[in-house]
Amino acid sequence: MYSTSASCYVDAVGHLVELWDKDRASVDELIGTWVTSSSGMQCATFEWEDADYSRGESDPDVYLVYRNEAKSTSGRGGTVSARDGEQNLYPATTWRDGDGVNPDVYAAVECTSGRECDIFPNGLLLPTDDPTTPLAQVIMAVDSAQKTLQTYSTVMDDSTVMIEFPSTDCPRACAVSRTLIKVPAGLAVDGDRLTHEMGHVLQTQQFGQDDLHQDCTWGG
Ligand SMILES: [Ca+2]
Ligand SMILES: [Ca+2]
Ligand SMILES: [Ca+2]
Repeated sequence: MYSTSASCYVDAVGHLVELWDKDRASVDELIGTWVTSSSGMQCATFEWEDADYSRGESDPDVYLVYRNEAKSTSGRGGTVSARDGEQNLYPATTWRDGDGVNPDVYAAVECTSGRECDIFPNGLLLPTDDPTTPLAQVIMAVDSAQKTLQTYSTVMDDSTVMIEFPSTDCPRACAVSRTLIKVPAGLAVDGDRLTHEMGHVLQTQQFGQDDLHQDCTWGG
């Protein structure tokens, strides 16, 4: 959730979600990846019967995976993603296996072809409900950085900008290349910090170099 002031919030958009078909006796199939485009209930429409991933199954059993990544809602331009201080990607959140009681509570089982079906219609799917966790904070950082992609995706590189969090390399956050922002503990939830660093990323991408210092001499 991106905050424009203490009382004004903008819904998270541009986040990447995958839809998968759950199978008990074989490996699950990836149906596709979608970019969230608005608040509230959203629909994803996909081919089934004639798609390779159906593998002859009549009706899919659909669940979501959230990847901690975001793009412009147009789908154009770059992606923002997140890794921890050990340079490992934060794990994706899967709602495949339910709540420990009902393994299919977060899956649309036997989603009938040609009809709408709901995934957990009476609740919310959250990667975490604890805003103090590194995962929650880095998702907020990804969401803040997405706002820059939302505005400037048409002039930014088609590449992945990684947010490294928490980092001890720079105390007030820094953009160290065209594709890497480092954010110390405590600043991932600071929305203007992320958009500031994304501004540096835009600058370096425009100049085609990782250094923020430009040689503006004639022929330089
Ligand atoms: Ca299947
Ligand atoms: Ca299935
Ligand atoms: Ca099925």
